Amino acid sequence: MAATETINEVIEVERAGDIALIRIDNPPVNAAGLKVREGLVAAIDALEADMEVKAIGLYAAGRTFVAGADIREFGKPPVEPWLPDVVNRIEGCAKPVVVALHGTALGGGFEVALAAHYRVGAPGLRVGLPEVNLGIIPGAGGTQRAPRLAGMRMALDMITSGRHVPAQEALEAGLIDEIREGEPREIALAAARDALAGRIETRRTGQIAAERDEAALDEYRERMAKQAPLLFSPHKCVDAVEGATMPIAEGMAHERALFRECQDSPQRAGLVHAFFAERAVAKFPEKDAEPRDLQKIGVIGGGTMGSGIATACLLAGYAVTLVEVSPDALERGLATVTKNLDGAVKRGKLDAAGREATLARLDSATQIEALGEADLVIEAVFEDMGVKKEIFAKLDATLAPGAIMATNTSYLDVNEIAAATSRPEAVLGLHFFSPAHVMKLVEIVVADRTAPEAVATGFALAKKLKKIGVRSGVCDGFIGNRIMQHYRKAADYMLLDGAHFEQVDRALEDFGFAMGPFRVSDLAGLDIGWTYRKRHADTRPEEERYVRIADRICEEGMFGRKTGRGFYLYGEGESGPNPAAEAIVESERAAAGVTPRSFSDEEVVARYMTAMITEAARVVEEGIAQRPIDVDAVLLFGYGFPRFRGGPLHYADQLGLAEVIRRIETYAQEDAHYWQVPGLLRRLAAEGKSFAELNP
Ligand code: T1G
Repeated sequence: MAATETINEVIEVERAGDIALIRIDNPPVNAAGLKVREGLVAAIDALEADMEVKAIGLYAAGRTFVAGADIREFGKPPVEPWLPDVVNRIEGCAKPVVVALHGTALGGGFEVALAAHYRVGAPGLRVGLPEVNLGIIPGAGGTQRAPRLAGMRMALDMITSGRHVPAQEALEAGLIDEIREGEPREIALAAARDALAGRIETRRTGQIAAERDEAALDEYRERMAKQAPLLFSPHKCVDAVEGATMPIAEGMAHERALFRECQDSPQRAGLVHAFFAERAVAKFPEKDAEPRDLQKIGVIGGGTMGSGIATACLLAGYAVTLVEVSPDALERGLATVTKNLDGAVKRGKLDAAGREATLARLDSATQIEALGEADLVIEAVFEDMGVKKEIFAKLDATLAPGAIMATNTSYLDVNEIAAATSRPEAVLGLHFFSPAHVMKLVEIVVADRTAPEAVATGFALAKKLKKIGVRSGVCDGFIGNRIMQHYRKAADYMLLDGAHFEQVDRALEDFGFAMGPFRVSDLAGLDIGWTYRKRHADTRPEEERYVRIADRICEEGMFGRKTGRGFYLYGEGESGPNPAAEAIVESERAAAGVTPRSFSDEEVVARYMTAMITEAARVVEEGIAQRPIDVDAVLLFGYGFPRFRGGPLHYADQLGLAEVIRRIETYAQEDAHYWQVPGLLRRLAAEGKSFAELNP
């Protein structure tokens, strides 16, 4: 008769004759926190001592096997038993231990599995050692046991990429022993019976000898040097795997030492912060409201933005109607969508049949009235308040009650747009980033009267599009562009004062940004910033130092990449600085009476980051962003901020807020208008607090 015994809150043991089953039940993802570790050791100890038990099956409840160590415990003093000891206890068990894996067996979860004596995967299983994404290496034997089972090359591939390996591939590589249909409990029970009956062969991974693969080690060292020169842990992954030829105990000691180095690295803290940022943004005040069920989406505007949004919606399975004013413009918009889909086919994201099926869901019109059945409409025409108001008034007259109206404006006042309708509660901003079918971020802009259901629908849409939605209040530029406008000026000031734009770009790229600010401007089109600055010329404070360099480059018809010339030259072969832009810089310095001085790379980064932190703090202070972590998410997922640095406000915490204030006050001696300490920053510093404490 089966009897169940509770070991602790998360571990249960069930006896079925001479088989015992250990069940892990620690929702949502069965992370191997302290209770799981304690419970596993206690269960193995008890079952090993129990004369009636001949074989042990291990499995997990819920949607997945163990998804890793508990990331929330990182950075806190580790409490015994540590996972490496737990894993060794399982491998050392005198009785056969088989494990049934379902969902994802990741990190510490897969390390537990590697230590069991036989591994059965349910169909759909994915295994992986994704620690590198968190700035660490597998720390519970993964770097030692994976190569023993699958060879160094496969282990290096998995561990340096962190990728999830599908069941079939894991089987072929020897990482699991078998794939079986069934529920995890049934699989564990049947496999334990098989082990007992000698129908399957169990073995201890730690006793297998790994062969040194010199070629693979060299290749991955080289690859990591090229792919991840700024990162710490990918290189340690290779060093760790190299130790797998040693006896398991020595190999694990080698792994442990490298793991500790990674744990102490600020990159680990930054990457873990980014992991939580990606998830924290989904906790917004309106999250309990019922999102509207979306079937049909209208997109107004067939330019780069509108076509990209339409592509993203089509790829997520929606029926999309694209609206443009003229047949010609519509034709161009549809051609862009088709080109985007062809790109998806080329990247292997879509097959030919999928492309046809996707295009079949695309409809088009030259009249807004064609959108009568749309559940949601996203307006993405050029930035003109008059035009937008006209469109929203028409939408108001066209759409069914309950339909949602979104604007993709980057800067304009969503309250004013909403006021052009009789139902402001149905209006919000959905600010996508270009190219919209690729970029991860969507700012969900909540206006004064936006209904919770509309907000929830915006988030649900972002999720369906596999994007990261971040809630923003209304202000000029919302979270991201507002902060960008500010730190972009810091780069312009340095340029005017003597730094070369190429140096500024390189210094920031060396810091980890995907692209320096001047290269970004060239890519986006210098005319975009120019238009913005012209629109704001009247409201610019008189005390503000104004840098005319980019305007003058535009006046020469040089708009960046799209015209072949901007700050840099584009064309055949290498692109270098544009001598015409350099000449403009010099003449503007002369006109402003500036004696150019030199900047160290450190100073470039310090000024740029301090400016970013300053405006980010204001955005939090004013409630435009709910929490510092939302700002971090915006910069990480929309502005190429280096993931390993966690975001500007996480970085501010790492610098120390007193240091940030010291810098602002130093710079303020030359430009007191631009460099001002935000009240929130001063308050936090005075109370000895950090931005992290504002992230509940
Ligand atoms: N620890 C703590 N919480 C975790 C967690 C973990 N390992 N994984 C997920 N969560 C939380 C997550 O924050 C969210 O919480 C909820 O679970 C659902 O997650 C010694 C040191 C498993 C593929 O890196 O990749 O093992 O927001 O929204 O989309 O070598 O979670 O609801 O409050 O992501 O279905 C290695 C990380 C750890 C795996 C599921 N493991 N997790 O995706 O749900 S390091 C990982 C994932 C380690 C050892 C080392 C995904 C998932 P909340 P979710 P999902």
